Amino acid sequence: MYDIIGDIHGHASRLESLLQKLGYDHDGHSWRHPERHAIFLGDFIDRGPEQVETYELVRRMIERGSALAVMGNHEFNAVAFKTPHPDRPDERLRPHSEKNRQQHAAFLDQVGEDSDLHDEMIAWFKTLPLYLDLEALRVVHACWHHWALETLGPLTDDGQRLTERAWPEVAQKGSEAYEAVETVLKGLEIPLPDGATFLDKERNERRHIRTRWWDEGQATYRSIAMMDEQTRATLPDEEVPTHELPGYQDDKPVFVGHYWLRGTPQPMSSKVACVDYTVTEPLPTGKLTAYRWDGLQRISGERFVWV
Ligand SMILES: [Mn+2]
Repeated sequence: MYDIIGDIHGHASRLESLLQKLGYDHDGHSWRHPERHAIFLGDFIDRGPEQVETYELVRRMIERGSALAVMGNHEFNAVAFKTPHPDRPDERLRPHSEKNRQQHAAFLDQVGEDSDLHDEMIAWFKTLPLYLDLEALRVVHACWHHWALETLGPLTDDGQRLTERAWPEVAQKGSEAYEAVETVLKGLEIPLPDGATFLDKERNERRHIRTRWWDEGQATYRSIAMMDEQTRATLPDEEVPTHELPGYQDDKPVFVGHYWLRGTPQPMSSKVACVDYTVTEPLPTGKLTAYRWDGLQRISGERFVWV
């Protein structure tokens, strides 16, 4: 059985509290549970104060066979930020713009930019699979999307890891591979109809909305947008063409992180659970959250645990 654990963002002490609460023990080297395994949803780094400690804790559990993990968008960005562009050696796959550097500053500060530790962490991030399709459950950082996963098929190895050669292509804005990785690691975005727009928190005009991709039938732009209630109310209450939304009808439940949810953890649908409840804020707003999977296909609100 598995305990699926949401985005940690450098909050190692809080992760230790959660593992304790879930019945894991530290044996002097790493955390383990006599009967259960942890699955980490990615986003181990950026923002928080103990990013190296988080990396070490998670890596040790995986190497001991106590845990599995998938890649988050923050690990993806960290690799692209460090990797030289194959055709333009002075540039990196993710440009070193002020904005990109700012988003990654706490990490670079704690790890030491271009240190041996930095190299070691980047090499390890590359070993993380983009998703896990286990016998009875699925795990992905943001969105289970058949088109995106198929598109990534030729770019990944048997362990669903991006191959060394795939990195320049998946980091290339506008390529299908880039769109596919964005969907899997950041969620599904769709265009609003007829040139409709909305203003985001920074007052930027936006033409695409991030969706509740698991919703089915009778979905309108207003009902499937993931954003605050006030902004959502400004969107067209018009039905979304069914080809725009994948929905999720498969038997296996899917676990995701990524969405910075607030409030009491609860299922997204009977088949989809999000366990990211904004660890970067203290309780009661922010929670490091896990789902104690019991082997059932149906997600239950009673299986969430948080600290
Ligand atoms: Mn994320």
